Amino acid sequence: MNEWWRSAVFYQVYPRSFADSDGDGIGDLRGLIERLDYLAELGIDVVWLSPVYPSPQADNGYDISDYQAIDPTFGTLEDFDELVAGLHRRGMKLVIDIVANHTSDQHPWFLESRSGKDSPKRDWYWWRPARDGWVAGTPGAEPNNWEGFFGGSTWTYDPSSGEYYLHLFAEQQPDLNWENPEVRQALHAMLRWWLARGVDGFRLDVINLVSKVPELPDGEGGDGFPYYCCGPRLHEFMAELRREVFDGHHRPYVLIGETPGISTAEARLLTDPARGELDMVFTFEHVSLDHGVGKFDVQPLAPGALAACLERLQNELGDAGWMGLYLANHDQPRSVTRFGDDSPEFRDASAKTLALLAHGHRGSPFVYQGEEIGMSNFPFDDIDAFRDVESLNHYQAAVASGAPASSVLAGLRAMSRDNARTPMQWDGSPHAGFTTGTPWLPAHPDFVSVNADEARRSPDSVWHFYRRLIALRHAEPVLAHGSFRRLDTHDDAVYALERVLDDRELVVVCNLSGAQRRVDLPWLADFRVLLATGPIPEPDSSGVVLPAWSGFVALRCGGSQRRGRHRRPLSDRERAAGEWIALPGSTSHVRSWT
Ligand code: ISL
Repeated sequence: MNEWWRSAVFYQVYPRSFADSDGDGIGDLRGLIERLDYLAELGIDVVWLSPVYPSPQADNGYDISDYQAIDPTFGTLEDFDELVAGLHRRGMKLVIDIVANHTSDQHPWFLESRSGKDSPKRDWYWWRPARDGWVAGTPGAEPNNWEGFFGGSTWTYDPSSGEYYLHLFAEQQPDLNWENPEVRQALHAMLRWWLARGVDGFRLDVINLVSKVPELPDGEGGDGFPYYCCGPRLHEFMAELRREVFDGHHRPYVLIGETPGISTAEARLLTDPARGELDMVFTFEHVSLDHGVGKFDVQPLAPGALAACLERLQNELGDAGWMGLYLANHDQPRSVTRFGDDSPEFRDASAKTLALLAHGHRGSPFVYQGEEIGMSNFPFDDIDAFRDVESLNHYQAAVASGAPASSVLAGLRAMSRDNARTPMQWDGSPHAGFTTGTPWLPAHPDFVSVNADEARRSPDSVWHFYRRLIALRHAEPVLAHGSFRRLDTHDDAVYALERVLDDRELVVVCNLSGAQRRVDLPWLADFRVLLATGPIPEPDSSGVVLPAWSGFVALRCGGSQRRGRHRRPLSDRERAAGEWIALPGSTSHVRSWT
């Protein structure tokens, strides 16, 4: 099996916010096409493109009304073909985002399904009568007590048929009924159509929710999760999908599952190559650590909590499982604000250290647009500034139930998905160079100094660190394929891990705090630093001093590379900048070393 994606670095493009070519304030495919050289320069292997299909945009395209076309807001199918060709020409691949758990309520399948109980597509969705003994359409009469991801009941009443339809997300996102084989066949045919158009794989949205316990029983306290997360037929559906879509298909592809709330045991089953289901999954535990009663009840992260969580995920996935490594995406706040420190003093240092943390693990790293220049959360101060359906629903419900508006706003400021969706900061021109019109969300005011142009000009920027980190993954197979083990540092703030492949032994050490730490790691004397977030650390025989928010990757020296023998002295520039040190024998693999 060609498992190219194991050493690939992915980059997520949220097209609404990436680059606008026509001045309507919304990003589009031509905008993306114009920026492909930027991605190639960074060393990206694969672009994951969030949905660009026709959609009423109730959930920014995650409500699809036609799976096999492009929304005019984003462009045309010809633009799409040009995107695929442009990526392939530069040696990159394209993964598209497929939302197959639900459609838009404007999808012809749903319009047909809701046309009446006799519709041939009635059973393509989950229709149910009111709860026994209740009058349909009255409060409490919903078929079960499940609460949706975006608040409120998961059921919407349809007066014309007197029945309810199920939607785990917004009411404009009715859930498809995967129990019906016609639904699955239609989805498989659609995926084959995109493969024929040249895409290299799929990111399957909330794919662990597609199999439900068909009786749809009440959940404890309204929590339906046990009945729709990794339901009874999930593995069967995934193996079937892989067979039906990819059997006989010869170009290498990748199949990625977005799997919120999944256990590591399930993640491992889904991605064990021997089972022929998915290639990798996104797990969610590390992005739930700061949730209190719901995600907007933000709790401070205990020192060491993030590292402990990542360690457990890696150990539990073991050799069989494979994960997408990420700290942010279009649903999460900006990682430098959430896990690092976005103050001027530590923004760059913490953004680099977090990059090292994510990319140092076993799995395929994902960079979320703007993360590579250290973009941070937006200073939201008014509910009218938000656009996201989840944020708006939450505000309305929380304030209606008596919560003070200011504290609800504080939760949104920290956690709203809109933090990830402000325009990509390209340069210092108006609206950060994202659009010549009025952007659908304003650019972060810091764009004057935090932008891609500036970052590319400055050799010590977060951007150049990402570029070197990505080059390192391409050059060192141990970073992609090596085993994982956490190393003891006796300090919660300092996370160290070891990766081993055959005779290559690599360590990643990160100080995840705003204070300098000295750690006792005598064995470091046998290692040689390949890449550091700042000045190259100089371990002595008892350990090393790590400045606040800093880290490095080092390789165990063998033979002539052993420290103190033929070690090449560092140049002043390397010492100051944390420059990559080319290793004898490995330079030929360095793709984007300049
Ligand atoms: O952001 C979340 C809610 O707080 C996540 O739980 C999110 O809803 C979940 O990860 C599923 O996300 C995916 O499906 C949603 C869509 O809104 C997200 O943008 C998408 O990534 C429904 O299609």
